Amino acid sequence: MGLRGSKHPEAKVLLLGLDNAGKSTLLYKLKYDARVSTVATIGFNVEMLDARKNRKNIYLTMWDVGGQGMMREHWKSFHADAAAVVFVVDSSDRERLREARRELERTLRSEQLTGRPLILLANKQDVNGALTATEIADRFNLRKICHDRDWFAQPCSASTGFGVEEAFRRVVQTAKLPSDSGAMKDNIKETVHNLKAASRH
Ligand code: G3D
Ligand code: MG
Repeated sequence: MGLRGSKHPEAKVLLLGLDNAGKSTLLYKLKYDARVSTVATIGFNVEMLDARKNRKNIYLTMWDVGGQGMMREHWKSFHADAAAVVFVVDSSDRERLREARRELERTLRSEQLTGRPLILLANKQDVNGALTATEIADRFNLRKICHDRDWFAQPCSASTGFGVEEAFRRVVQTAKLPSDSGAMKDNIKETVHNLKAASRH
């Protein structure tokens, strides 16, 4: 049984990336099609989005975990049962590209994420001089580091909405759903519980 007692399957999607990449802006663009002013995420935001996959209604729970240094320690608490990883990159911030690549590599090494699809979002395409999605995929060597999983690099702008629908479609398409909703043991409460436990250490 899914969240809210629904019988629709739920798929947990992780929205990861460095701080300032645009994760929260993207999440609220998807949820409300609105431009909201974000403040640095301390902790996490979670939103449920309705989608259709294989002619079924599904819920995606999108987890936007704070990207700041301290919170990154806790990313692994969120990895269990993820159906897909969305990694958001600020395509206009060349200085932090290596840092972003390192974080992505670290994320993909997580055992719990083995074989989970990666959607890389080359965000902030509205900024002059932003690297293209292909350039970022090349610099991150995605073909190699994602040889054992499905991946896709999508250009977008969370501010203007460019590419955002397409990105969402890609996520729904590639997300690995649990075979039935009962298998989806994880839910928001359990994840929050794990996170709290992790942050006490
Ligand atoms: P985060 O959740 O990944 O940390 P935020 O990032 O969503 O909080 O966004 C960080 C800053 O980048 C915000 O600016 C936000 O408006 C901006 N931003 C997000 N997406 C885009 C985009 O596609 N294009 C542009 N130009 N800016 C974007 P502020 O100034 O509020 O800090
Ligand atoms: Mg945020």
